[in-house]
Order: sequence, then structure tokens, then C-alpha cells
Amino acid sequence: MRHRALAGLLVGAVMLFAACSSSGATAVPSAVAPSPAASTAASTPAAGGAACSQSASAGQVAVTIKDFTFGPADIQAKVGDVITFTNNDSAPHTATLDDGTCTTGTISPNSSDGLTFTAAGTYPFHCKIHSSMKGTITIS
Ligand SMILES: [Cu+2]
Repeated sequence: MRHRALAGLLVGAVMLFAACSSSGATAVPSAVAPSPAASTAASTPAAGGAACSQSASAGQVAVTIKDFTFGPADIQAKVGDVITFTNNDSAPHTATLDDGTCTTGTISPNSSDGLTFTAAGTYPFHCKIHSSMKGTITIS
């Protein structure tokens, strides 16, 4: 019994060592690949569409929509910031990611809505109602 347990430990240790030492050089067989989900999540933030969500709470980054233009159109924010879009036009607008993963609600004149991101990246967006309204959100 005691020897069996020891042998099991040894095998486990060897397998761990093998997995560690080979992970950088060659492809590890999928059965022992260490948490592939973690690496894909880091390199492709938009995968699964969960990088962004709508948020109505008070934002750290303010964007004004006026004369059918996002101001600024080039938006810089950090992970976790709420980007609040305030509509100063007489027409309704949205801020919708080009990849369709998330959108504000329809923002009526003199109201606002926001987006918040969980991953760094560059996210082109537009207004769903007026396709000529475009911008880019850069999350660091
Ligand atoms: Cu619009």
C-alpha cells in the first residue's frame, strides 16, 4: 500500500514536470494541456462576446453626441470604466459595437446610457440608427 501511494505520487510529479517543461517548446497533447481557456481569454478579448456590457451608472468617461457625431469619436478608457454617452441631439442614437457583442439602449434626446468593458482592446462602434455615425473605443 505504502509503495503504491509513493509510486502514484512520483508519476504525478513526473507528469507535472513534463507538462511544465514542454509547454513552451512544443504543443502539449490536449489531454494534459494546462488551462487552455486562460490563454485564449487573454489573447482574444471579444471571444464569446462578454468583453462589454451596458451600464447606466455614472460614468468615468463622458462622450457627448451632438450633430450626429460622437464627441470624441476616439474614446480612451480603462477596463472597468463606464463610458457614458449623452445625447444632445433631437434624434435618438445608440453606441453599438461593430462586432455586435454589445450596445447601449436607444438613447433619447437629453438622456444618456453607458458601456463598460472587462478586457483591453480596440472596439469600433457605430450608431445603429445612423450608420454614418462611427467611432472607436480603446480600452487599456
Ligand atoms: Cu444616431
